[in-house]
Amino acid sequence: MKKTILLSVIALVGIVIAAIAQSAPDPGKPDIISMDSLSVKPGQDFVMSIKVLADDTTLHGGKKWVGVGSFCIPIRYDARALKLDSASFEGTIAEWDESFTNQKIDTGFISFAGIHNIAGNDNPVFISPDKPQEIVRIFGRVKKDARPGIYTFELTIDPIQKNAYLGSIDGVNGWKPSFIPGKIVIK
Ligand SMILES: [Ca+2]
Repeated sequence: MKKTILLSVIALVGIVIAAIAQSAPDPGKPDIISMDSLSVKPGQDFVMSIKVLADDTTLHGGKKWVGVGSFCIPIRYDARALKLDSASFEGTIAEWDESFTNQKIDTGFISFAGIHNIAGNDNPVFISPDKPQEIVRIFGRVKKDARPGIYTFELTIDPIQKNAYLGSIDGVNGWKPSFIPGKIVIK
């Protein structure tokens, strides 16, 4: 399986184009980003999914584009208890233009972003109108000395692109999805 490496704070430099995203109404129904809830013991590995529900249609170049064409999902977590190793984009998202520069991601902050390659095939744009579909899979582990408790993955602010968004194919218009935090329950 092709595994793509993650990005961290510095990693977003290559996708500045999406930073121009302007706040726009969410086309269609409200979009949702949701994460898993997992029970993990100290020292054990986990795989955390980020899923997206999106039904959007936008216009670019006189053409209708179905689905999400750009996105930013900045996440913070408790690095005292959790260690992240890598992540992979799943499904059609693997065909997108992506920039990944920093493999050292164990910082308590991780941000995923991308913009669809307009020069490529017309429509591997992310679309999942009926149920949340996995967009990214995060591989990590609970530290051996982690204290029992509930540790959440929350949205945070990306230093370049600011707030989380899903957006149009050209990266110009972005809208704010609702968010269901990830949860690691350490017992
Ligand atoms: Ca929508």
